[in-house]
Amino acid sequence: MTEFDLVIRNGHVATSDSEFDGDIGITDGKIAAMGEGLGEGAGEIDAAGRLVMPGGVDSHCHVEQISSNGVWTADDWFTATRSAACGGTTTIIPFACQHRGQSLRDVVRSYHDLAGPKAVIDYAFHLIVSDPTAQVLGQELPALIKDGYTSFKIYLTYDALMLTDRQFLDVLAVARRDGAMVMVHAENNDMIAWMAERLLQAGLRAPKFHAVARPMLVEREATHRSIALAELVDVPILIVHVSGAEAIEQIRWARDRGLKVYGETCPQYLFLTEDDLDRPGREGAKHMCSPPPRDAANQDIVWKALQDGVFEVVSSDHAPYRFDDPEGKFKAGPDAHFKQIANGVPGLEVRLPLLYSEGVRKGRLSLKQFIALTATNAAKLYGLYPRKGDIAVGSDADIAIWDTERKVTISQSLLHDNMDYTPYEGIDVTGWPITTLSRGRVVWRDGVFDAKPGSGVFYRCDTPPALDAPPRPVTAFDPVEGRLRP
Ligand code: DUC
Ligand code: ZN
Ligand code: ZN
Repeated sequence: MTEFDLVIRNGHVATSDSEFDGDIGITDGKIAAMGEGLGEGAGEIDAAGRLVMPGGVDSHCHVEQISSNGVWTADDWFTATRSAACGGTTTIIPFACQHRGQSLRDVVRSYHDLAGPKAVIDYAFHLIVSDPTAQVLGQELPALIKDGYTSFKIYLTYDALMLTDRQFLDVLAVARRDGAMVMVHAENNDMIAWMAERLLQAGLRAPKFHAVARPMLVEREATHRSIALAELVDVPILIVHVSGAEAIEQIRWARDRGLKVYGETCPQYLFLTEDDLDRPGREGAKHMCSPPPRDAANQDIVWKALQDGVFEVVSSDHAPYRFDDPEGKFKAGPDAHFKQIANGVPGLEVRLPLLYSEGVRKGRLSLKQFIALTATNAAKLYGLYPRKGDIAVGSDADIAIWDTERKVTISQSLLHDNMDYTPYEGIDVTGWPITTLSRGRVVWRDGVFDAKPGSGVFYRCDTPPALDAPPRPVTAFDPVEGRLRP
């Protein structure tokens, strides 16, 4: 008679708050016991000499989503989740994206129809709110929050998606009243449009001008404005894909004021620079994303902010558009200018190895920081903890087993997404997840992926704990309650 369904034996186990040498017992997809010398499992994995960590939670990625320019991401729910699993990630939180005129409820339904039959690891959804009508604010959002969609992203740029400041305030008010986390794409739309118009008039069309049209102060301004709007409403926010010093300064400043302002950064701001957008021919397009990668000095500042705790999460912002494909980056034509090229880079599978190698192995981050930034904090921020994001008794057995000495030169040929390039091609890393378990199922082992489409399941998110913070009102009148404060 065996005691567990599966035992991971003799690994070096790292959880969110401790490390030990020993075993993990798994039953019914959950962690049933942890310690030394556990009883037998019906299955056993020998993890001697391996590092056993929580599977990653990638809380910012775009899957089977159509961009505002009408381009579909290259990955569907099967290839995206396969790629995530092969890179040690066991939960993703992509977006159900509302385009103007759409009911959010219908949008959510249609994303479930895409995800359900294909996902191979577990997932939740953020909502993208681009059309906050009275119906959306008054009925759909409150009902969806109750149903487990407790975070939404809003854009301050892109004509087709962006909200005015007033609409943003309306969304923040719903978030405070009903309990949701608002994620902000913080770039000033008019500054970008004004610069882009002049660049194009001057005949400057190449990918590198994408970065010229969106200098750091564009992000700084919108970050500061977002913080001020959230302060007025008295609700937490999270600034996504922070690219460098000036936005970091704003987040630091807000935190020093005691505001609940969280930050996310991504591998593109740690490993790419604006020079990558200036590669020969059209190659620069492979590195285009928004905000754009900055310079080496900004990269150092992003690393420093990771060490200092300014950032809560490192997400991939996987936004995959193929390079050599008429439906990809150049859907607008081979001569498309920088405003017409689809915007985004892939990164689901390499997020963890890149950060482990350059962060933990090079002594910039502790293992504890790595686990927090790549798994635990995201699960906590978005209401999935302790089901996801940690190795603990009672948590889902979402686990990545790493060969920390494995040397890999990143190449698209090794990856499992549906892309035809990776912007990280040729980067050498040490350390790679060799086995991934999703709720106790081995989905990736020794170079073999094995999971059935549809075996991943949807998770409803709880109210983000940050919403429980004590009030910090800045006006005598409470704009959410609609009355003077006592
Ligand atoms: N914002 C994202 O979050 N992802 C891709 C492109 C963008 O502008
Ligand atoms: Zn964005
Ligand atoms: Zn994104």
